[in-house]
Amino acid sequence: MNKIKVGLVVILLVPSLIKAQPVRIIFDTDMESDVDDVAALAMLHGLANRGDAEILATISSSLNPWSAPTISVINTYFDRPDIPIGNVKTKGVYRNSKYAKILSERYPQQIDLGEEAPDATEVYRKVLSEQPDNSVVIVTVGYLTNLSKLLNSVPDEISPLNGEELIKKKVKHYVCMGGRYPSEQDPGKWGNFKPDPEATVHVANEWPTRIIFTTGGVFSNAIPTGKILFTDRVEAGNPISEGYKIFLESWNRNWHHSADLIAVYVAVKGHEPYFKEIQQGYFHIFEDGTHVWRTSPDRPNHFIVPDFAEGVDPLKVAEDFDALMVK
Ligand SMILES: [Ca+2]
Repeated sequence: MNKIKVGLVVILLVPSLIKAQPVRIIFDTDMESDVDDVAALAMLHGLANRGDAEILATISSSLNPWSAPTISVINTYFDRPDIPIGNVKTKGVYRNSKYAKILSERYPQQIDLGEEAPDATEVYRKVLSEQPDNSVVIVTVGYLTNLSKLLNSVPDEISPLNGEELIKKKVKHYVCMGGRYPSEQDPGKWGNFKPDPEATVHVANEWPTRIIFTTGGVFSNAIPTGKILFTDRVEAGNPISEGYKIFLESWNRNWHHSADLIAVYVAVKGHEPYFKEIQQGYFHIFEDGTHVWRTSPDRPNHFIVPDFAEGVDPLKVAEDFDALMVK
């Protein structure tokens, strides 16, 4: 082969040989009140198993003492017991959980109780400071308390940068599961924004990178996930399956909405091919946590994922999500 031909072969082969680097993810959850957090973290492990994600840290935004241990149960089940876990300290939201105490006590985990876990702000600062610049994707599927505290954090022995500088330097973008769309007529009261509205307003207004908001409601209800957890595809002693069975028992059904799963998917894979993204506008958050997407003024760092891309079958998305949450 002459040099030109060799060059051509190399050019043609190289793209197929380059595997995209796994996306570096920090996952921040209110692992207590709803159960989709359980499947969302399982799905994140599924994406890590496929080489699409690297899980840098898993963090609880809840003062419920069994939230962080339940995170640890899931990390341990997926053979990643050493992923750093942080927990919100002092001022934070506490909500009850149907499943967290049971899973924490029944399955192997490394935390015991949430108060034993390190401070979330310290975990964020340490993990971010160790990463390459502009490389980390943060995804919150719970309250924004930890990110508000991170923004307010001051230089310390971990990093000479304050919180805002550290985020600017290390975070590529932030995916936030919260709120509903459209909400212009009836400002959305639901979701992760209401329990700590002060933190939500602070983060939405001051966050220095791109924020991609993903939404719940009709959109996430259209993706019925978890059915696989009720079948014999699941081995005995699967905590994800048990969490779903405990939570859904009183609902008398074998599926749940996919709000937090959509956020994880978008964080790792982007909105394509399944979802639509709107770039024009901004998410206006009121003091009480209600919110509307306004088309003007345009805030260049606010994006929203409100619906499916054209022609997408939500049941196909559900199948894909389900396959990711089992080993
Ligand atoms: Ca959640």
